[in-house]
Amino acid sequence: MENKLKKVEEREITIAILNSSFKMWMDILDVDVVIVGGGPSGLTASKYLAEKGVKVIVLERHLSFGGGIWGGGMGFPYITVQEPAHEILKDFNVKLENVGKGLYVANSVEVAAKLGCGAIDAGARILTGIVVEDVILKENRVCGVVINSYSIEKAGLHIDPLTIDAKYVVDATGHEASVSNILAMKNKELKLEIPGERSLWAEKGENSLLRNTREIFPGLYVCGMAANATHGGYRMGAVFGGMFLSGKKVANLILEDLKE
Ligand code: 48F
Repeated sequence: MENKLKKVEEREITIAILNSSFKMWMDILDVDVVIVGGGPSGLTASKYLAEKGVKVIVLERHLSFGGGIWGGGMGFPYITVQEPAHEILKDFNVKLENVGKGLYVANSVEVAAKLGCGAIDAGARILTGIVVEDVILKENRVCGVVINSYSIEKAGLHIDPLTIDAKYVVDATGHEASVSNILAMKNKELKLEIPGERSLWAEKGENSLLRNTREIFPGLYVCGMAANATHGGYRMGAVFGGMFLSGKKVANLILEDLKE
């Protein structure tokens, strides 16, 4: 291989980036599923949807996906996952250590990286630096999201947003349940009560997650910690089995809906 890099003009770099971005944006203005939040539950859901041929995008406001995984427990870089949810991590090729009684440990940095890779390889597209600030609400149904650049929001600039149409929106925004809260707050006549999460009780929190993973309003599903936050469920700390199962469940529910 020749050691000398090809000559490139600045203008060519700009054109290449703008062309690819424009092509991508034009293709995602209308999708089957928008997942808001690139944490463990959202990334898991996106993989299982994408591998079935569903057109799915994940919108994450930060520049990196992974949400609350990276730092493990209080910065110690490991997370725990219980049977049978460890099978989901195997689908993402994550290495697991069995520490007994059905509990497994995984390196949090590896989990975050491999969830992202698994989702992308399955065909999901992850857009980072994009914040969902509202939903499109028509005839009593959520049918898309209202988006802005997170840096614009952070700078407090008064710049109008853009939109993406979707058959289904998934609130995977974690403890904040930000999409559900926005819907409830802005549309009082819907009488959506979002109680927020309760204090920590790992077992109860984990067990209620699957029950709370559901369509809470036509077109709007909740999964992950947002599912517990929308139902007053307990938080659970650095145990993630429920997050992965919840992501898989929401994917299966939407796959069923899309068949109809
Ligand atoms: O918080 P997060 O990791 O959600 P999760 O999938 O997992 C929860 C666990 O990480 C942990 C836990 C385990 O016991 O409780 O906390 O439920 O990821 C949510 C992601 O959503 C992004 C946020 O930056 C984070 O990466 N997010 C939140 N609101 C918005 C958003 C928004 N309005 N637009 C775009 N992204």
